[in-house]
Formats: sequence, structure tokens, C-alpha cells
Amino acid sequence: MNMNDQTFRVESPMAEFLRMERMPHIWCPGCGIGTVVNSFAEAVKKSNIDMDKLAVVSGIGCTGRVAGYVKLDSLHTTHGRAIPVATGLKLANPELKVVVVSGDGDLFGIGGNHFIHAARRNMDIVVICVNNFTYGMTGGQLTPTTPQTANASTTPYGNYEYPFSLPFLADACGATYVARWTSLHARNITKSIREAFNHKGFSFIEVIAPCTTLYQRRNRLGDGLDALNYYKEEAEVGQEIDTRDVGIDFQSEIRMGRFVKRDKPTYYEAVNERYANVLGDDYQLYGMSKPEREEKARREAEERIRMQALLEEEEARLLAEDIGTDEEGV
Ligand SMILES: Cc1ncc(C[n+]2csc(CCOP(=O)(O)OP(=O)(O)O)c2C)c(N)n1
Ligand code: SF4
Ligand SMILES: [Mg+2]
Repeated sequence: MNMNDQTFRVESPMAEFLRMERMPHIWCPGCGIGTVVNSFAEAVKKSNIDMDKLAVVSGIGCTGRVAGYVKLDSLHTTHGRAIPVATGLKLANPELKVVVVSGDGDLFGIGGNHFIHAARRNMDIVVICVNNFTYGMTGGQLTPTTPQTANASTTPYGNYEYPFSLPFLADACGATYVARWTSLHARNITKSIREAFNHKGFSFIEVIAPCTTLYQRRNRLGDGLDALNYYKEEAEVGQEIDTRDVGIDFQSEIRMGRFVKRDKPTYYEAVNERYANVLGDDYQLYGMSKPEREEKARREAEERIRMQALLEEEEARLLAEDIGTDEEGV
């Protein structure tokens, strides 16, 4: 190890949450993925979550590499399969908080079917998508989110396909927490991840982030800083925005915020309710009787209320100190 390595390791405030022995990471200068990792680590730190009860799952792609850098139990799965693996983890160990971090291509191209069904079931996992509108790792091909007219290596004359609007898709499929930010809005991402940790049910957070090497360059949009300037100019936070109205055109306005937060029984709760209704007290999930399950649910609900109060308290404190939980978080 040379001196620079040592200095870097000692000084990183996130060393506790990252596998520093794997640094430097593979991401290009100006890429937005690192910001998301930092916001995630910040959320873990602030939430005081037991790191032994937190797992991260990624698919394949530049974003898929996140699983390899977080100092947690993590799985770098095959392309498009992060959500089924996360679902399996959650079913095998309901005590775990399971977080998927993956790219737009991975989650909505090859993995799209898994996304819609996990949302439909209200599977109790958190999915964070770094949406850079491209298959970064494989050379800048079109993804299901690339805006129309944008240039990709597979559409050299500009995209003619209709893209998905991810918050609308998630909402329509049944997700019970849906938010969108850009990589400029690091504090909002952190806050959203904390809310999602505390939310019961399928939580989806989209982060619009630049792929500087391929999407930015191919579309002559400048570097990472130009991307952040675009977000600063065009990203607007709103309250109670209908997810039908948040589609993104090429370099258009980006509407962001927390769009959806609703209570609905999770997959587990639905399973429990159904079987308990049919089988009565003979039905025991993970060795728990119905009263025990109800007691556990009650304790968990109390804990969620306590965590929500802490989140609100902190937000109020930051506002009072005027150090910027302003809506845009910049
Ligand atoms: C079954 C399979 N098909 C295709 C690939 C090639 N592949 C690797 S990463 C990737 C795209 C990833 O794009 P995205 O999820 O948007 O991640 P990004 O690199 O943009 O962060 C593709 C097509 C693969 N690894 N496996
Ligand atoms: S190719 Fe794009 S997405 Fe991949 S690390 Fe580089 S800038 Fe980021
Ligand atoms: Mg991508």
C-alpha cells in the first residue's frame, strides 16, 4: 500500500460502509453512480440500521457493481435477476432489509418482468434504480428509458421508441412507495432511502444520473458538471404529483419528489391472512402462531412510527439550522 492509498483509506468518512480494499472503483469521472452509493451509505449511517440485517443485491452493469463495494452482505447476481434473488432472500429471512441497486437496462429491460411482479405483490423490498438512459457497461445501447430522439449506439439517428416512465410504471404495478430524484439531489436521495427503509412494502426510488462516457458524450451534452447543471435548471420538486405526469423527454424538465406512499398489506401479510383464515391456529409461519405474529406486527408498527418521528425531527432541526433540507437539497 502506498501513502496515497493509506491517506485515502483513513480519510474516507464512508470507510465504515464501503469495502475500501476494493477502491479505486471502476466508475468513470463524473458518473452519477458514486453519488447514489454515497447517499445510500449516508442513509444506512443515519438510520442506525443493524448492518447484519441489511443486504444489497445488484444485477449486471456499471450500477450492478454497487453490490461489490458496500461493506454488507451483498450479491452481484446475473443480468436482470436482482429482484428475484432479493425476493428469495426476503422470503427466506423476513428479518432482513433487502435493497436492490441496479441500472435502468438491468431492471427494466431483461429484468422488467421481475420488477412488475414484485411491485404487484407488494414484496417488502427497496429497489433503487440508477437511470442513466443507457446500457453503460456494454457501450451505450438503447434502454427502455432512453428518451425519444436521444442518440444511442443502436439508434445512431435518434431513438424512435416510446420510453417507460418508471414512477408511472411502478405506481401502476402496485408499488407502495415511489420517488424520483437526480444525482444532484444527494440529500433527498438519502432521505428517500431512509423513508423506504422505514416503509412496509415495495419501495421504488429512481435516481436520474449521468453516464458521462456514453450517453452524455454521444448526445454532445458535455461532462458530469454539465449534467448537474441541467438537473439544476430543469429538475423541479413537486408535492402530490400524479405519476401520469412525470414522463421525461430528451433534456426536458424532470419532475421529481415522493410521488406515492400508501399502506397496503405486503406479500407476507397477504399470505398470512389467507392461510390463517383457512387453516386457523394450525397455520404457523416460521413457527409463529397468529397471536405471536400479531404481536410482532404491532411492535414493528411502533418501531416504524418511532423512526418516522426521528426522521421528521431531524428534518425540522436541519431546517431550523438552515443547512439545507430545502426541497431541492442543493
Ligand atoms: C444475459 C445477459 N445479456 C446481456 C448481458 C450484457 N450486459 C451487461 S450489462 C448490460 C446493460 C446494463 O445496463 P444498465 O442496467 O442500464 O446499467 P449501467 O451500466 O447503465 O449502469 C448488458 C446488456 C449480460 N451480461 N447478460
Ligand atoms: S460507462 Fe457510463 S455508467 Fe458506466 S461508469 Fe462510465 S459513466 Fe458510469
Ligand atoms: Mg443504465
